[in-house]
Amino acid sequence: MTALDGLDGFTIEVPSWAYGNSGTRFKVFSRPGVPRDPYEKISDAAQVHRVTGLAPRVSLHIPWDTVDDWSDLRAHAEKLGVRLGAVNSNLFQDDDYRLGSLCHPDRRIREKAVEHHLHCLEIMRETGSTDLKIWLPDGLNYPGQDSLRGRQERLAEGLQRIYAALDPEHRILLEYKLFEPAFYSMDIPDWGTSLLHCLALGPQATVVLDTGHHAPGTNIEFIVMQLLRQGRLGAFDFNSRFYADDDLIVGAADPFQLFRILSEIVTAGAHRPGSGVNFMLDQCHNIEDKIPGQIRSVLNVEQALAKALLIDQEALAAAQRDGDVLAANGILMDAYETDVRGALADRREARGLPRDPMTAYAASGYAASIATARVGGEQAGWGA
Ligand code: AFD
Ligand code: MN
Repeated sequence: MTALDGLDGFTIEVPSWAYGNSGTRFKVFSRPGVPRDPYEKISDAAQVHRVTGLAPRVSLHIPWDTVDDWSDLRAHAEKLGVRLGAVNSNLFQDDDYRLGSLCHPDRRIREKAVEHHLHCLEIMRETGSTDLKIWLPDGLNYPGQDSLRGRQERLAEGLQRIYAALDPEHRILLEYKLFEPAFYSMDIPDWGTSLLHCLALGPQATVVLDTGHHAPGTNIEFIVMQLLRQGRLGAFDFNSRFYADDDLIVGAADPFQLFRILSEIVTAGAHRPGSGVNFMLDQCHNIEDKIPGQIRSVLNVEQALAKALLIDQEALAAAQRDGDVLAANGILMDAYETDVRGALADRREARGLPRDPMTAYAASGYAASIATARVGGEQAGWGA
């Protein structure tokens, strides 16, 4: 038994939307070979799992990933060695939602938002998905625009309607975000608000922690610890940020923070299969190639977890008990400073995987093949 055996069974879920074109309000760059439909998105996602062995699930986004025959899409994924994961609802791209969706002052619009989630649950029954991810883009741009409290009451009512429709195996993953698209007050701006609504709903409601959704300098590992204590950390949306909600490759901005987050996960044993925590990515590769961007992200999470598994927990607990500040910090830093890349490459090779997934993907010729094959049609994008 070695520390890295803790990686056994650890899996990461990749988002279908990471393979489409994305950008900012200034420009969405198109790239050759970008998927034109959910089938091609899943084919791209399957390349990440093929070279890493870590990413067997693909999150869907509705309506972007809607197909006529869900069992056919499910079979397509499974033929490629992956399966359909969480279903993401979309409350941010319909003109009716200009003033909000589940929090909207008009009951007719709130009803439309509830119905959208009931539709997502129907899809989940066909895809075999168990997680319904709700990111609420609702909020206010100006003080006085609407009642902060009234919106919470409306939200609670709508969430209750959705929760009541869950099957026993379903979960709601309720995501928070500090700002954007609303700029004065989001209706679920922080982990506390998401947790309060989850606690009010019941045990099948849990919090999604998107690592890009906090104020600069937030101690995210503290939130991880707190949600784990409550048994309400349902999932991560891993990405990284320098300033806003940048959706960059996770670990790119602050690998030490990613290590500290995964250290709390390891301390609670939440990295193990069956922990109830879904380790998902939520990224938009605006300027970099998308499949390699996802491979890099998956490898960054694996590397941070490997380092967290190296922490000498017994020595750390003893140093903490003794109040030996420098020894305790040193034990944590020893793990973080360990170069685990060779050990991870050995582990991949022992499992029949390429030692260097990035090089293996580049050498596969897949990028050139899709650039040649995918001519015509309409490329998928952030919003298409
Ligand atoms: C955007 C939101 C949020 C959500 C994702 C998928 O900021 O992170 O999880 O879209 O809907 O990135
Ligand atoms: Mn997210």
